[in-house]
Amino acid sequence: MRVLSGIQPSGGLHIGNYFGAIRQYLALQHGNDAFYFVADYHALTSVRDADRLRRAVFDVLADLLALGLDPEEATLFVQSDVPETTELAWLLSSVTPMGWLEKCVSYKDKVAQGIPAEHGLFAYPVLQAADILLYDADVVPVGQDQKQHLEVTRDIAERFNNVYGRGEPVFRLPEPYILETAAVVPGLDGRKMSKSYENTIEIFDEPKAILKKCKRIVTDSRPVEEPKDPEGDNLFQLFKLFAPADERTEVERRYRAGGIGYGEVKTRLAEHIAAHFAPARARRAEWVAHPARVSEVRAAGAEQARRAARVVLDRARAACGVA
Ligand code: AQP
Repeated sequence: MRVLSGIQPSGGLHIGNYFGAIRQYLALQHGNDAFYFVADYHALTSVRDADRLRRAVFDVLADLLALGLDPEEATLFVQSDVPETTELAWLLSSVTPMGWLEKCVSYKDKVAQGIPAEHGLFAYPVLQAADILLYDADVVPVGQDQKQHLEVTRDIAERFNNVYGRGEPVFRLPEPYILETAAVVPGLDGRKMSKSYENTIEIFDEPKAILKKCKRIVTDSRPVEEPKDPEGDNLFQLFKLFAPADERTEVERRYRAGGIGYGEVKTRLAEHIAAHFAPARARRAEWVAHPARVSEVRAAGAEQARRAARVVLDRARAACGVA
């Protein structure tokens, strides 16, 4: 199976990114032909400082390597190292009806939050379609928030195939791979954990900062002795992701029976998060101390990715008559 997914260098990676996507990247890198990229073209819609963007690209590469992405198993590359992406985006743009982009919820949400509606943000799903179709991806591991964009990718691919395919499809239709248990990881305030909502717990936050953030997780005001509903509780949803099964059962039982306070759960959650990422934190320090090794991984990934991309771009160019 060809697996492909990307992550934006627009801020520190958070535990929503980890459970919604990165954990699946790590599982799928074994036994598949996996491509993972740092989406810096996409980040241009929100990061407006060149040095910050360069640093953030490096950081995400180091983060993914530290979390266990193995460049011997998967191709790790930076989106803009494959300029074929933007050429394909234009070919796809030419068959994409405006209405498909106008209905995209993530664009509408950002505009509603007052984020300026530039063309790049509006056309984001077309660039994302190019990212995916350029590698003949079968499977795309993502969080639930990307499901609609994946549908747009499939629609664009089908449309291009119908217009230019002459019986032979030009593009392969990708399937989203969304894990039900982590499709939407909630943030500190109960909304989707998201950089733009400033409600994240970052993977590489220091243990003290993690505890501070856990203490901010919004809950209702039921006292210790009162029974509580674990399913309706944002804090328990996060706790569930980290605690081992026996501890999860114990806490769940005490929620229902009464006798557990939110403060205790917050402290235990913070300890779990810090312990879970401690080995990755140590590996990250190693990568950061050796930036040339990160650059080597990046260069090798770019070469492999471009080789794969060229095949599909040539096919698309020939199909629509620009070659
Ligand atoms: N809260 C989440 N739950 C599950 N999955 C999530 N993802 C993001 N947040 C959650 C998944 O992480 C992958 C990479 O995300 P991205 O780099 O595209 O960033 P994003 O979705 O834009 O993340 P944010 O924090 O929500 O950024 P902003 O605020 O800038 O939009 C994707 O697969 C995504 O589904």
